[in-house]
Amino acid sequence: MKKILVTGALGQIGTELVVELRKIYGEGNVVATDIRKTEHPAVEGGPFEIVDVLDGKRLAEVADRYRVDTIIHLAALLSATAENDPLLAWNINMNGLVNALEVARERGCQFFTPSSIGAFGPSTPKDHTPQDTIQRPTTMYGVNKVAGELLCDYYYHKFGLDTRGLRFPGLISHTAPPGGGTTDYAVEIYYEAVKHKKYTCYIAEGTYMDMMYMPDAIDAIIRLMEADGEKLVHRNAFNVSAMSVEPEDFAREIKKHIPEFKMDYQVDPLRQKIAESWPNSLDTSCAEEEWGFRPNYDLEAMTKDMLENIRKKLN
Ligand code: AKB
Repeated sequence: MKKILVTGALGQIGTELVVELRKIYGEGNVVATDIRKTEHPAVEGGPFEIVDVLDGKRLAEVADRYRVDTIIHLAALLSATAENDPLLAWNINMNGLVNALEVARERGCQFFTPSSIGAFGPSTPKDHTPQDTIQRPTTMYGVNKVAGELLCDYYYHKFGLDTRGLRFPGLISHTAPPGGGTTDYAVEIYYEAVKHKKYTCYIAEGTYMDMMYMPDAIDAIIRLMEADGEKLVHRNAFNVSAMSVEPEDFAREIKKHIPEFKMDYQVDPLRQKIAESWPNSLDTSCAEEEWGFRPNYDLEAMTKDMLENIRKKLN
């Protein structure tokens, strides 16, 4: 049975991942850690420790106390926040990652950390973006993600550490809100549709980005971590996505359930510029071939589920 430590456990991915991992591997076998403690099932359902990923000694101490053999490193700043404070982003995103990799290396742990569509830039082919292609991002977040992909490859080749990772698109969930991302609009739109039947979108009409529903993202992490390592050619940065969508696509789908729904635009130049530097749609064939990636939710199924769950939550 795996013994897993998760950093950033109270973030958008962590809150759902910890709950799911505990169902599979047992409550006591998943140690949730974050820089702060709040009331949440990810805190209450099993071991929780306060850990700042910039404090490598503390991270090592917690890893030893629970004798973990797997580290899932999620603590990071997202794209828009990173662009507003690039040096803070460099510090947290890079030094946090090195600390987590070192703790994993010293203990021979299996290791996962997410990359992102942010690892691509304006010179990357925009449509059906290949797995292996030009990566010259123009954001600090993107620079961090490319460096992180390479660093994880390095730890695998140099030290034989079993590092694995996914390039996530915008992740949509009704459980935990994202914070400071460029794709956050795709979550906000559902909440605003249920609460106010209208939404002012900060991303311009016609801006395509990849998206995925959180249950598919969680499933992808677990599947990749369980996959036969011998079959993995691209260990650290698999393109994954379930849909390529523009804001109008969400609005059209929401209107099928809430006919009065209206959307207008007030474009945020910072996030629009970031969005325009990212791909329209990823080619996910390597993830499909090497470890069987297969998302279950398309825009229609996700919208139905999001609206149902948000209504339940707000009632
Ligand atoms: C962001 O918008 O920063 C993230 C991402 C795509 O990595 N959701």
